[in-house]
Amino acid sequence: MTTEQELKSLFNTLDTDKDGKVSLNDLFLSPGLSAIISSETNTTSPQELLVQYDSDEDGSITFEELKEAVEKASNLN
Ligand SMILES: [Ca+2]
Ligand SMILES: [Ca+2]
Repeated sequence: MTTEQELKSLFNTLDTDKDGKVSLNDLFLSPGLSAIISSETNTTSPQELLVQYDSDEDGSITFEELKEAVEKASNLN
């Protein structure tokens, strides 16, 4: 189980340029970290992560989108 606080810290770590959203660029800047999020959300690549969890399709993942994605993944497990 992932708490909201853990998610926030994961999100902040992933958001390498600190603009408040995780873009493909952030994920490529931190390949090790994208591996962590991949294991949390059952995706295999940054591109797949973005496609699957960018629910409003603006090209970046907000904290709300990440939270929703992880909650969905947790419900499936
Ligand atoms: Ca960012
Ligand atoms: Ca988005």
